[in-house]
Amino acid sequence: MRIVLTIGGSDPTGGAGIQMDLKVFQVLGVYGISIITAVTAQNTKGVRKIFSLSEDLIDVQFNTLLKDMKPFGLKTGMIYTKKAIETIVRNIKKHRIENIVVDPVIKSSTGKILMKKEALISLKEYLIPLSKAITANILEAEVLSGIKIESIDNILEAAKIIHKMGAEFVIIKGGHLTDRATDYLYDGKDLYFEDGEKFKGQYHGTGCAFSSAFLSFLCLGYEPREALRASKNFVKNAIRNAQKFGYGMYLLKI
Ligand code: PXL
Repeated sequence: MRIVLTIGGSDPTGGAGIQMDLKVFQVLGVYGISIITAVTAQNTKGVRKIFSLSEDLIDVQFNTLLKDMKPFGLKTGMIYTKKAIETIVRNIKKHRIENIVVDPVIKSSTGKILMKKEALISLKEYLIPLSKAITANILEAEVLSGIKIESIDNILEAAKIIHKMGAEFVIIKGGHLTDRATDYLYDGKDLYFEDGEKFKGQYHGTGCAFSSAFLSFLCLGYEPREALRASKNFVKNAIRNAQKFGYGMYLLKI
């Protein structure tokens, strides 16, 4: 069984972050391990507080875990500070980890900023160049590229800019652009699209579930376009079976 690593924040609702990622890995047949960058206090209505872990604490998690277990691939999710990004980048290089999927988590579905401005610069400069794929929603693609996205032409423009930063494959999830959930994949040459149904309602953790599924499928040997299709299908089913466990957003059923 292939080992995959998730690096991100804890979400106590289990609907996003590390907890969601591990559930996805479990059902898709890869073995999940995790490194925590931040602890959040939140419920289905919103994020109350963020506690970022120190550089040392992230570093010792890496060195202890990776001395023992070697992941076939990894994904990054919420990384709040510049120091945390730099520590992660240093360790990815040191431990020579490949098959990296970057989910550039900037804002929670409930509206809280999950990445400091200074961290964004390091993400662009140091982490994205190491990635096999980046999975950005419209807002994230806009912030990363500096382009306002209002059309498919803008998606291609933004994808080209992000590709130039060093991501081999750029996925832009178009769900927030139209009334369809169409996702785009740019490989440096062509822009492919994968259409999907958009569901009414507010669902927490769809981005985390998607990027974890995409990493899992890549590590299971799928080509990026197949992995995109399979991940979309996976998230669609999880949304179909979502439940309102709390008073706020719906949580996906994995
Ligand atoms: O969905 C993005 C996300 C990622 N990671 C953590 C989160 C959230 C959203 O709330 O809490 C820890």
